[in-house]
Amino acid sequence: MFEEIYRKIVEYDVIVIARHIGVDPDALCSQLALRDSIRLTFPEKKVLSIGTGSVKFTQMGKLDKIENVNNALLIVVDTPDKKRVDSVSFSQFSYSIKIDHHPFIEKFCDLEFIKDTASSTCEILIDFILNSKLKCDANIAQTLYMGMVSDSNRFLFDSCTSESFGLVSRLLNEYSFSLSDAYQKLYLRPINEVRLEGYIALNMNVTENGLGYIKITNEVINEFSVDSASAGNMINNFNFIKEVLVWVTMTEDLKNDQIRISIRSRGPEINKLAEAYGGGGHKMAAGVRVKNFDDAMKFINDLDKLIKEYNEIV
Ligand SMILES: [Mn+2]
Repeated sequence: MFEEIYRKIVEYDVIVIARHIGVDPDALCSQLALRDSIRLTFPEKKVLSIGTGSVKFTQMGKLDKIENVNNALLIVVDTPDKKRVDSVSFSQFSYSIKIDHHPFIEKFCDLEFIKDTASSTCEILIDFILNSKLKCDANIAQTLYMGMVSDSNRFLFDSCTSESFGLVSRLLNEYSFSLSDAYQKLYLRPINEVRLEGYIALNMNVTENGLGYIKITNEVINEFSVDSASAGNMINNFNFIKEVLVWVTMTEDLKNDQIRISIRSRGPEINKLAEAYGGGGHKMAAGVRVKNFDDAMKFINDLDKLIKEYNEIV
């Protein structure tokens, strides 16, 4: 199917690359690396990567402004369902392609490449770019590597396979980029965030079933001078706690009048419950948005029951 995707890229002069709302490094790096690779290969084509950015990720590269386009190709990366595609009106496009590693939810593009065993969308793109006529350079290679490192949580997840490491090996071999520079771009953070992390560690509730959860209210967000997106992203720092099998942050997002729930697990699969609440994600890493903390606590109670059932079986 890579060949088919490549042919479509060749065919169109204008290409727009989009991804999911609530930008994260894999989604962002996917769209930036694919754009830069197409631009490098076909300098005459107009290629735009669009969507709402975040100041947190500006060091990874710059997004483009949304423009009205005609007879253009749309490529959606890292997004399993149509409602979560950021800033795209589908009717503008003549043809659409999806490239994703999330479990399948719905078909919304003409051509869909889904590999849910891949660690990240960037991993799929490394495979695609290295095995097609698309060009790459050290910068593009570093961007792809950053997305992969981020979505696999530094290769901690079982989603990393020998294939993943094989692709990284080829990428490093063919395009020497700086690893330490990549990690700085990904992990350098202000002291405020570290202090908030301390607050979460001190105040996390832990149930007897092994559910750790915390409300991060707007008051707390202001107290630590962080934004609600970076508060929500703290979730990945709380793995490997003996008493905590599943852990959740519930972050108040006043701007969008909602509570962003992030869930991680190293036991039961949690994405089905997330879907039942209108969210989604991977088996061990998912998210939900609800209206208020009351609804968030309903989710917490259901999740705690799910963990209890899991503990009874295991
Ligand atoms: Mn991803």
